[in-house]
Amino acid sequence: FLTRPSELGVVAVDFSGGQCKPGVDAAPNALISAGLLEQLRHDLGYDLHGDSDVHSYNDFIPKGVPDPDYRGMKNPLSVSAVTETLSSRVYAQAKQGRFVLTLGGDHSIAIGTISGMAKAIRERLAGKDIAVVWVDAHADINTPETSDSGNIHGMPVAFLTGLAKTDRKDIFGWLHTDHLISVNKLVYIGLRDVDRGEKQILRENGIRAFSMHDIDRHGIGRVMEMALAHIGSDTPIHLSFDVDALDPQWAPSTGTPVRGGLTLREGDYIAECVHETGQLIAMDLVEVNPSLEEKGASETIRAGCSLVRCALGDTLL
Ligand code: HAR
Ligand code: MN
Ligand code: MN
Ligand code: MN
Repeated sequence: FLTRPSELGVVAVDFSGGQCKPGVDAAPNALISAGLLEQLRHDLGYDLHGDSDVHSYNDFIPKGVPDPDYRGMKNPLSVSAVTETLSSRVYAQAKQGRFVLTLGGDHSIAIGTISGMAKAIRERLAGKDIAVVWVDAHADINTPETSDSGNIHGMPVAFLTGLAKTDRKDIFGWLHTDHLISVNKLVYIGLRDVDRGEKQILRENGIRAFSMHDIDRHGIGRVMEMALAHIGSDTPIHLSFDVDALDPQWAPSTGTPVRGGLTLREGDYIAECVHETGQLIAMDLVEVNPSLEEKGASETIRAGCSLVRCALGDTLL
């Protein structure tokens, strides 16, 4: 599905407006300073394009206008404007046949990355849908109405599947059908903190989800077989990896840590398996917040770098 498999479009999104804790906007710089891009270039042989340092996505937040809550959503104009710009940048990289690696930022940015990939692949491959593997402690599928927090990083999947919509052009009204994904091509892995309303949405839409319970029961090997079988071998895959899928033991520096998560090896294994399919076209790494848990920051950054390397084809032998 990639016409230039060794070419990487890097998108660094220093944005934190999808939730309330400052610091997650510093993650792209922290990951790059830790040597991530150099490792991809030098050890894995990628040809890098896009943002070699961090472009300020905060420049796209509308200035001098208030950004009041809308249907309970916090910072709706800002998140919409940033993700709209991001969507077109990801689209531009993907149109050139490159793998797109996005370093977040909070998980609201997936509204931009996945919509941009969905549109580019539809245009490049005669209307083909993409699949999404969403690795997370959370389902991030609240609608504005089911969300208790109003934080948009808990809602991206609802907007991307069309389950949530607004009639405001400036609040995600820029999302068109060619930006959207099907609930049938979405697979969750690692869930353990899902809101009541989200459970109902998952059930009503028959969305395939592997919780930590499923991983305990079957093991990560069998879960990956089932997850990838659900997607099928003819569909390009976008991997959206929230670092809080990992247990806080390995990734403490994140805004909403939840105990009982994946080991670092299980996380890496997920990334390795998705890489091995040859279907992977894009990855997001989100929710690394180096300003939380001072001592855990470097460990969390190291875990993030490892997940990205695995998804891009690093092997143990
Ligand atoms: N479900 C909660 C909400 O909607 C918590 C969302 C979570 N945080 C994340 N996203 N890090 O995965 O507010
Ligand atoms: Mn090139
Ligand atoms: Mn998330
Ligand atoms: Mn999460």
